[in-house]
Amino acid sequence: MRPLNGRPLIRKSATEPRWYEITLESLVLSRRRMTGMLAGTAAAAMLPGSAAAGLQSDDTLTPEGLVTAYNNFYEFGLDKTDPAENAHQLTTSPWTVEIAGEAKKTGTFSIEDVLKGIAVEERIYRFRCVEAWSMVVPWMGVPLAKVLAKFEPTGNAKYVEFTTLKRPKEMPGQRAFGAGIEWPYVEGLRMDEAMHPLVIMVTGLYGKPLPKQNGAPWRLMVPWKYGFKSGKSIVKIRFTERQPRTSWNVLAPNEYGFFANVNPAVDHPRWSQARERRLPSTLFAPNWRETLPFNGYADEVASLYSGMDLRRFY
Ligand SMILES: Nc1nc2c(c(=O)[nH]1)N[C@H]1C(S)=C(S)[C@@H](COP(=O)(O)O)O[C@H]1N2
Ligand SMILES: [Mo]
Repeated sequence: MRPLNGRPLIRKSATEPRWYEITLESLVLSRRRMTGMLAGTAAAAMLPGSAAAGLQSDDTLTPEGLVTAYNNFYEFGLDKTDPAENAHQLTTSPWTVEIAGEAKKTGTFSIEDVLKGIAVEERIYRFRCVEAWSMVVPWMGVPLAKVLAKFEPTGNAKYVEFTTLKRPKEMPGQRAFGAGIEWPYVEGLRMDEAMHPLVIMVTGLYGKPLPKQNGAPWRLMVPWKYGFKSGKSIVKIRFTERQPRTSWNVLAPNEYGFFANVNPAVDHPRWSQARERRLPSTLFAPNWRETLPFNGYADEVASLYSGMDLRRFY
């Protein structure tokens, strides 16, 4: 078990501790290690991996009530409280997923069929919005790589495109004027990014089915990228040879790149990305933190971008 360094937190059997037990235990252990109490002892060898990678010793879980009340989901409105207020209008069952493009198996499948046979895992990831707030959330989901492999992508599949539901009748934000986004919301990853083991399709959080405001019945989760890459309520996955157009990049290409890797050294044109407000964050206790390269997952993913100028490819 190495839950606090950005590696997957997986409960392998019922006898293993649940995530909250692991978290508390590991927080205590890594804190002790940071203060040198266990340095050089045999016990140090048994500690979770480097406390510097992924989650940090002072990371704590963002309360469930905040994770489900402070959201970006423009299909339901522009305010942070709109999704929680409006998402109940969304019908998430039945839910079909269209698989298209460069793969041997394409067509329309029920989400149950898409997920069948893939074990759901619990993982604690930090998650950072481009608006400079962040959270630590116990997500539940399936590795995207396992989902994609089912459809046998061909050698021409260089990118994966993810499309959100477009259903204005149930999504008031799609009827309103204001976001500027072209519906449906589209995001994409390079194939090697999509196949990285840190990437999951989320189906739950805090041990419960995924709330609609967080992207039910399933949503993407790419922990080293800004939040907008992690599209919600996905209805279509398309394998492509060319880099897909993505909603935010089309809307403001100088502000939102295709890669969108969390990078404290590259400011957004209108604000700094060097720091983030870790939720809960209030006016009097804003809880500012330094933002880490790749959101703290550099050890795991930096090699995907070797040789790339990350200032140009933001
Ligand atoms: N379909 C869709 N997916 C989306 C968005 C959206 O507006 N529509 N917002 C993105 C942004 S900007 C963020 S920060 C995260 C927020 O996820 P959360 O509400 O679960 O924290 O969802 C992302 N996925
Ligand atoms: Mo975001």
